[in-house]
Amino acid sequence: MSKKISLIGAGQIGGTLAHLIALKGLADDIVLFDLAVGLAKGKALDIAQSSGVSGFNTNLKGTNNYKDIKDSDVIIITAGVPRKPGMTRDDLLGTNLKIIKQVAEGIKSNASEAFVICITNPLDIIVMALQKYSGLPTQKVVGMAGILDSSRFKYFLSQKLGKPITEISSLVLGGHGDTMVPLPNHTIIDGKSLASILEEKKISDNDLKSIIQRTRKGGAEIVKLLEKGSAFYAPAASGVEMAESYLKNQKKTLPCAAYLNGEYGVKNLYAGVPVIIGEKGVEKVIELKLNKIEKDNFDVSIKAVKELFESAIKIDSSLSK
Ligand code: TXD
Repeated sequence: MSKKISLIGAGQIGGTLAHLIALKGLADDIVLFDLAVGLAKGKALDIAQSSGVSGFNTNLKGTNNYKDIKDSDVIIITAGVPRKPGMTRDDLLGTNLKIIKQVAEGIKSNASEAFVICITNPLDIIVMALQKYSGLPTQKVVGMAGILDSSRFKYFLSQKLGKPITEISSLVLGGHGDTMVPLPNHTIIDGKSLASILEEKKISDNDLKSIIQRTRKGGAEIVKLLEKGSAFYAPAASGVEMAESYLKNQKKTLPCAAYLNGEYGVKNLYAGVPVIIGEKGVEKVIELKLNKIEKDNFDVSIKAVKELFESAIKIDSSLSK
């Protein structure tokens, strides 16, 4: 059964997504959609022309016509504007909310059966608005952020401890913003809990605090260095992991912005939690046992997401329904 992935947004992340998906042979057909149709067509052609070197047989098409996303199995959305130095993710709300409404219409009319992964910032709000505007089932609409944030946290730990990142497992929960919640008590390094490594003084409490802070500011650090645009390699790799778990029914447990209907004491809101992604989409929300500090930090993060969603409702009151 041939697989089709459509990428709405052919910018930095969209182009990287297309290349990674082609290299992994994850789809038979990739559609790059962008208002800047030349960008979409140019990147599709350029990646297609690399197939003779990299040996993939994926069909790539660039377009600005939503009819071309028909029958997509997966849609990954990066349409929107990225941050400039000094901007917060929240500063993108007004512009990207308007864009996601257009994108939602395009998906609703042409590919309402797809599994939709949203990457556009401010992520938790945009993915919730996308689900409301599109009317797709909450199980089939999910946001990418936690995998990226967890990978940044693991990377900083691996650099500090001199351990391979592949030997580190961890999770970051909550909103994709400055209140995100890395979970030291759910972090295993080389088979040892982070708590025991702290006891062995291989890393100090202050080191850990700095790593958590650097994780929260991970996006801004790259925006400052790039001066134009924001991170795109790690975000794209994170989106591909979600798409692969769906297409191959891998049922991986991944930290994603998912719809909560009472889990973690939260109702009718998208936020970063561990979920199982399989052929049905978000198949289950995993409720971790959080200690008091983790739960308090998670609640602070949820409050920040709720407050930003209130700002979204002020822009478009239809989102309050
Ligand atoms: O972890 C995460 N979720 C974040 C998300 C990690 C990094 C970046 N994050 C956000 O992804 C970022 O703040 C932006 O909101 C999106 C996309 O970032 P990218 O770096 O790919 O931005 P680009 O290169 O500007 O690409 C955006 C493309 C660009 O080519 C526009 O022409 C296109 O979006 N665009 C549209 N396409 C379709 N339809 C509409 N309306 C539209 N408007 C802009």
